[in-house]
Amino acid sequence: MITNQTTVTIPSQPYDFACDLNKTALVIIDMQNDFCANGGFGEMLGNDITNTKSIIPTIKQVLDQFRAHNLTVVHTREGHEPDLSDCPESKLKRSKRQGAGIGDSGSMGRILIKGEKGHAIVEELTPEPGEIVIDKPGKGAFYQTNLLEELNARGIESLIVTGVTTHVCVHSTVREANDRGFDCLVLEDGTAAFDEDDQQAAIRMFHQQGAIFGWVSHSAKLLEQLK
Ligand code: TIU
Repeated sequence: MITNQTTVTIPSQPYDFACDLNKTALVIIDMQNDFCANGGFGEMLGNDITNTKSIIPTIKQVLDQFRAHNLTVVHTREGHEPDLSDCPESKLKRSKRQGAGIGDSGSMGRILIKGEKGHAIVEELTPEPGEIVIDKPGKGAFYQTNLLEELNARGIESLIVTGVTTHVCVHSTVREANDRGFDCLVLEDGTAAFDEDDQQAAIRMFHQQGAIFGWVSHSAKLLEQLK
């Protein structure tokens, strides 16, 4: 029972991860239509979205448990203002070169623009009232956001990290969190890259050198402790 026993130990790589669930947040990174739905930014960039879409049910299972125990949940969304004032010229230029410019019109509205369908979190993982939603212009969730303040205000010390893509926004966020003193556990089956090689490399990079950025485990091992 989580109210009596808040410290859990989760078998992980490179060794067991221990955290106090009352000081732990589930972080769900960029599970937006633009990365996980057909016709979104990810697909327009030439990627296969099979992997990013496939982790939705796994994240939902973990999210349901965090909700059931009234634990802290953070959702992030990558995106920009309609006038692109928060989009660096360098990012804009590279996206246009790839054939899917940020702000261009796609089948789900303007690409990566706040308020558009593509920018929205996939329906299955829609944030509920009371959950933290962070809009970020960059890859990392701490850059130009109030995420650190939100976590500090709740006494959060550890993060359980899920979402997409593992080698891009998940990695940037975990690296930023690591530098800010958070212990991060990444769920291998709750994260995805478009390409399996990128997924494997990114996962290994988290836990190598004695958990240089954090720990890696599977949703089942976490759920065993939550149910
Ligand atoms: N959320 C996130 O990872 N943004 C990206 O642009 N990822 C890519 O892999 N392109």
